[in-house]
Order: sequence, then C-alpha cells, then structure tokens
Amino acid sequence: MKDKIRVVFIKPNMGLVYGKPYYDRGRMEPLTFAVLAGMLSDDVECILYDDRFEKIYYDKPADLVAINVEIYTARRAYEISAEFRKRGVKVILGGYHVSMLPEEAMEHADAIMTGDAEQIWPQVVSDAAAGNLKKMYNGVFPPVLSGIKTRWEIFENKSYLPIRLTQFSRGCSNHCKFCATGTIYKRTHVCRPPEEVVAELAVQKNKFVFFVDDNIIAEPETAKELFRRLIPLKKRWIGQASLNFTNDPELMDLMQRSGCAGLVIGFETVNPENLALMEKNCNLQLESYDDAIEKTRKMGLMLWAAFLIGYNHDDINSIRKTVQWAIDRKFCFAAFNILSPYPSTVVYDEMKAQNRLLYDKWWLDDRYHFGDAVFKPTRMTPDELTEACFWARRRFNNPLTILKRVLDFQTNAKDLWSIATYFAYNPLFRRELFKKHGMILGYRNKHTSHQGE
Ligand code: B12
Ligand code: SF4
Repeated sequence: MKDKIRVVFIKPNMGLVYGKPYYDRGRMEPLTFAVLAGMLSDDVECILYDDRFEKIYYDKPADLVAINVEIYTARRAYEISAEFRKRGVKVILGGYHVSMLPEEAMEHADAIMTGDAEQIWPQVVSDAAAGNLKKMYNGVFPPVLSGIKTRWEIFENKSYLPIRLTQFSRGCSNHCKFCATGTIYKRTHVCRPPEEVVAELAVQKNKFVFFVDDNIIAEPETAKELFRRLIPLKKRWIGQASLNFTNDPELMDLMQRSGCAGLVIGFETVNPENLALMEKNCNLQLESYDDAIEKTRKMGLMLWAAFLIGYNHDDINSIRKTVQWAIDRKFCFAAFNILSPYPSTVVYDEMKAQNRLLYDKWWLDDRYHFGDAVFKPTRMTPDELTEACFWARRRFNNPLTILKRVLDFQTNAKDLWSIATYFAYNPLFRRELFKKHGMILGYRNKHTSHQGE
C-alpha cells in the first residue's frame, strides 16, 4: 500500500446563472468536510475543492473522491462524479439528499453513505485505499457524537465569510412534514459533550461563531451547560432555535451572557391553520409570536426569520400580509422559501398521492429553475406562487425597506457592531437573491468547473 492515502472532498455548486457558474459571495465554510477530515488519521491527505468558487482538478491522483449532496446540488454532484469516474477515480456520495433518496444516488457513484459518518468513515477510506470499496455504507443511528475533531485547517487560504461554523447537536425533537431533518432523524436529537465543543472553540482565533444545529436549545439543560462554559470565551455567536426558549428565563439569560447575537427562527407562517398542516408543533405550543419576539428584542437579538411560502392556506393576499408582518417586526433578515417538496418527506408523498407534483424529480428536471413552484398550490397557480415568492424576497429586501428595518434601537441599531453587520449583509443577501432567482441546476456540459467570476 502507498504511504499517503489521498481523499478529495467536493462541495458542489448549484448551477448556472446566465450560462456561467453561480458565484456565491455569501458562502460559508462547508463544515461537513472539516468534520469528515477530523475523523481521519494523519496519514490521510485531505484536499478540498469548493466548486462554488474553485476549480476542480479532476486529473490529480486520488484514492477516493467524497462529494456532499443536497437536493439543490444533486444534479451538479452527479456531473462531477461522472467526470471523476470517467478517469477511473472512485467516488462516494453522502449527505442529506443521499439519505433521502439512496437509490437515485447509487446510480451516480461507486459507493454511497446514508446517515451520519461517525464510526464508519475511516473504514470507508481504508476500504477504498485497499481497492475494496463497498457499494453501500449506512451510518450508525442514532449517531455517537463524542470525540469529534473539527479540522477547520482544511479551509486555510480559501475565502469564506469571516465566521467559524461549528455544531453542538444533530437532529431535532420535532418532525415537521416538509423537513428533511425531521424525516431523517425522526424526532431523535443528539448532543456533543458541551466541554468538547467549548475546548475546540477556545483555541480558535475567530470571535464570531455560527452553530449550525437545527435547534440548539432542543435539550435545554444540555444547552445551558454549553452556554455556561461558553461565557468565559467571550465569543459572539449565532445559531438556529425554536422560539420555545423564551419560556425559560434561565436559558435566555445564559444565551445572552454566552454571546448570542442573533438567531435563525423558523416562523414558517403566521397562519395557525398552515402551522397545524405542517405539524410544526414547537410553534403551535407558543401563546403568541409577538410576545416571544418581544422577549428576544429585550435580549437584543437580531433575528433571521424563515418563512415557507405556498402551504394550502396561503394565497397572494396572505403572502403579502406575511411580508408586511415581517417588515413591521424589523427582522434583521428574512428568508421567504418557496415550499419545495423533498423526496421521502410526508409533504412529498402527500402531494404525489394527490397528483399535485408538476415534475417527478424537479431537482433533476431540465425545465426547473431555482425559485420555481414545483407543485399545484390550492389557492394560486404555480406561476402565481413563483412570482409571489420572488416578490416577497424583493419587497423585504428593497433598499427603502432595508433602511426602515434598521431602525430598531434594541436590536439592529443597538450598537456599532450590529449596525455594521446589518449593513454588511443586507445588501449582500439582496444581490444574491436576484442572482440566484431563475438559476438552472447543474452545469449541463457547459463547464467542468469554476474559473472564478
Ligand atoms: C448551515 C446550513 C446552511 C448554510 C450554509 C452552510 C455552508 N457551509 O455553506 C446556509 C444558511 C447558507 C444554507 C443555505 C441553504 N441550505 Co442549508 N443547511 C445548513 C444546515 C443547517 C447545516 C449543514 C451542516 O453544516 N451540517 C453539519 C455537518 C457536520 O453535518 P452534515 O452535513 O449532515 O454531514 C454529516 C453527514 O450527513 C455525513 N455526510 C455529509 N456529506 C457527506 C459526504 C460523504 C461522501 C460522506 C461519506 C458523508 C457525508 O457526514 C457528516 C458527519 O456525519 C443543514 C441542516 C443540517 N442539519 O445539516 C441545512 C440543509 C443542508 N440546507 C438545506 C437547504 C435546502 C439550503 C438552501 C437551498 C435553502 C434555500 N432555499 O435557499 C440554501 C442553499 C444551499 C447550497 N447548497 O448552496 C437543506 C437540504 C435539503 C436536502 N434534502 O438536501 C438542509 C438539510 C436543511 C433542511 N432541513 O431542509 N444552509
Ligand atoms: S423544527 Fe425545524 S429542523 Fe425540526 S423538523 Fe421542524 S423544520 Fe425541521
């Protein structure tokens, strides 16, 4: 066997904008690969090509190519895989889309991994180096998350937003009908030992951290332990959480003292009937969104509100009202995501049974563009839904609205850092939303890799 095994990691881009590879100026470190690299011993050389802005060197020798696949990057991931396989290089695919649809992924690779890679990944790499790669690897469920070593070094000399990504927990205690996490983890939620997370962050120079957990407060007592240990590090952090933390004063206090600057909150809809259809129980349990928001304002938190547009009780009017509601609450950012049924979710199966899907596999379909409705809504045409969602994004991010929203002196304008962050990212996200809209997925033989903007 050779002395050094070489693994090439690939983060695929989504597709083409006006015939050129999409160039995302708001890109973040792809944490997945720092975690996968951290599981391997020092005799494995890890190389990362981030297809979102870098060239892929298909001809350099590699023992194994490992590609992360999400639904919007699936088509591009399969193209990259084909390029490597043409050259006789072995490819393994993993990630959310592979876990949701293993049969499809299997057609495009030498091997696939479903679920979480901990405990399994080093063996996969040894199998590949020994010429003994199997077709299918299944992660251990529920995942065991102690002993994770995040190798952020693989991002050195690459350009990402100045924020360190990390993760405290995986999975979610809810199972909303539209959500990939709910589908894969089936209400299972697992935390890393708080002391391990904090020890890793303590030696990191970056002061700004993003916890990518789907719901960092899902286990409040363990989360409190994490926040207590974070306080002395004096970091500033953002994360994703359900609003239920506003019912727990101790949790709120610890979040604030540990440096929580902002949170992504999945409001999804302001219509309780839609919430019930989604089975978004964590939001249904809240007495009122406004009381909870008020508590987050008192904590000084800048909120990134996420909405899902196109559920059965939505019509054009209700979408307009939702956008106005978000502007009035002066959210720092908001995402108006069009409902896009992911395969294996309850929503996908329901829509398929009701014959409402416009394409069998929209993520691979030539006719699909990013931002398009892919199903028949109940109170609009698909085109009306596409346009209403694009309108929502434009309206929330229009320059005048951006100026109006900053004027919350408890949150967005509470200090210089908040104002600077607000104005650094709002115009950036606005530019990206226009660039992304209408993008086609995959490169479709037009390019083999990125050559810069
Ligand atoms: C952080 C995040 C983002 C960040 C970007 C982060 C970045 N680096 O660029 C932001 C907020 C910008 C973002 C944007 C989007 N995101 Co996002 N995001 C996430 C989130 C919350 C965490 C991802 C992460 O870092 N996880 C931590 C790592 C360690 O875990 P992991 O990736 O699951 O990897 C483990 C295993 O899956 C496995 N594995 C993963 N890949 C591979 C590959 C191989 C070869 C192997 C062996 C193993 C393996 O090994 C790892 C260790 O066990 C996930 C949800 C989630 N819980 O993962 C959604 C998620 C990935 N995002 C999603 C989506 C849809 C999007 C958007 C398209 C949203 C939109 N409508 O605009 C955009 C665009 C994404 C893009 N590709 O450009 C979906 C994908 C759904 C799907 N079916 O594929 C997810 C799953 C959210 C959800 N619940 O629906 N996202
Ligand atoms: S609470 Fe969030 S992460 Fe959990 S299942 Fe619902 S949408 Fe998915």
